[in-house]
Amino acid sequence: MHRMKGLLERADLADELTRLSAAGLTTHALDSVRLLTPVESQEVWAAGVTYLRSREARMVESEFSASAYDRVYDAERPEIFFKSLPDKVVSPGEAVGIRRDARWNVPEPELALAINSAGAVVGFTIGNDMSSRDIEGENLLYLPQAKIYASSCAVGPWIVVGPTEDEARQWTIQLEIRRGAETVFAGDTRAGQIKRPFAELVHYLFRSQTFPNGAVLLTGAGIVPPDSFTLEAHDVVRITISGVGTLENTVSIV
Ligand code: DO4
Ligand code: MG
Repeated sequence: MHRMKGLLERADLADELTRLSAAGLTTHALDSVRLLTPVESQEVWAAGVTYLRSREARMVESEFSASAYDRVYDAERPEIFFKSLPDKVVSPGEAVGIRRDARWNVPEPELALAINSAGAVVGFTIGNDMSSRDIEGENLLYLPQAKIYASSCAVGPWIVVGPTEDEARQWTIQLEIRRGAETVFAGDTRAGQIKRPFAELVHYLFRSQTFPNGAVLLTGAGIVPPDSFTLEAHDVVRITISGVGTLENTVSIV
């Protein structure tokens, strides 16, 4: 059953959702249900080095790859990479993974675009592009291993329909990492710091590529914990985007 695909394709989606919410359907309190990721049959892709902060962090992490990150920030073609098959996306409340063969693991809190098969941005959600920075930093050719492994991508808690890009760019993105009772990292940025227009990122995603079920595109990370920080099993990662909500996941070793 692919209900999201049908919804993403509707030209009148916002009106349809308003109509449905006024139609007297059964409702459930949010805290009485377990939310699944809003990704059903959509591949998840991700843009990289879209914030100055990301460019800086990658250049520090790897002398070997520094010039590649430096160049791609200003290049006409953005960095875009495959992130997750739909079936592998982690839902809110489930555990995201850190690789057992990596020493330096971080979450990447990212505004995510929900896109239909025609390449129109239909809504916004939150993505966590979990990454192993030591593997990525050792050699750029290891990027797929640093980025694409079991439970490396969480998306949710839902898709917000209606806001324009200008409105979304006003939103703040916050990352909080808790270890037991302690907050071990907190940081924030604004979606307005994303260097490229969303349409440009989507344009490159759809170049010589088709997405019959639509796609989700993570727009890059603008919050990077200090280089001394690495995630541990049982940490809790909370990503809040002001216009969307909060995506919370625990961390486990995979
Ligand atoms: O090439 C490195 C990955 C960049 C990335 O995922 C980001 O900037 O968010
Ligand atoms: Mg990223």
